[in-house]
Amino acid sequence: MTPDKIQPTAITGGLSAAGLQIGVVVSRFNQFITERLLAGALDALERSGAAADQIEVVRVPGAFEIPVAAKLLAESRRPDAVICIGCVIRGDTAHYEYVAGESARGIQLAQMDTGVPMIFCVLTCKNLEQAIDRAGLKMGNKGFEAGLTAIEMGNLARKLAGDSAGPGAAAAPRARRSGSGSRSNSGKDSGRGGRH
Ligand code: INI
Repeated sequence: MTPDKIQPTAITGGLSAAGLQIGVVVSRFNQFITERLLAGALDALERSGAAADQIEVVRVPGAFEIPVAAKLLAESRRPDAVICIGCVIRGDTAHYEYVAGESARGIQLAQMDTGVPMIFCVLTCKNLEQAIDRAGLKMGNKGFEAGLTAIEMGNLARKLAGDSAGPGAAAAPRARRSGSGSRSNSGKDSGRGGRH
């Protein structure tokens, strides 16, 4: 007689954007590509039920600047997830290696420091054609994938922190959530005034 198989509890994040707050950091360098990735991400968020007031977009000069902006956004606004969008294309020098490597490393550090899931949507390509293929052509739109991943991870983070905890709950220590970065006042504090 074979023993019954155990049924472990599965904890997963759903794909509904209901109630989530999503931050997006997008770089202007290679804007032709990054704007298409941004459009893909927004499309995914909208199709998942997100409204404009659930999304904040922050723009930075290049991929190198994404990590600090993502970290500051996560700390001040306590979103459920941050989508990091950039495009690094190999040039003649080693500059590419530093920009791409530090962008990836910094984004990982930012999510580990803040506890806010950071979605890595920084293309690292040999040439423009590779980038175009990933920004809506042959390889789909990596921004769309990033949008769905943000929703899944935002919901998962909330679940792991306790369902009733509210936006940014996974990241915010209880004491801090009543401070200036809190959403406990439904985003009516001065910190959420302007759109970007
Ligand atoms: N920034 C990018 O986002 N992509 C690139 O391909 C790139 N290259 O190749 O130079 C790039 N450089 C700029 C960098 O991100 C910073 O903005 C700059 O070094 C100022 O800190």
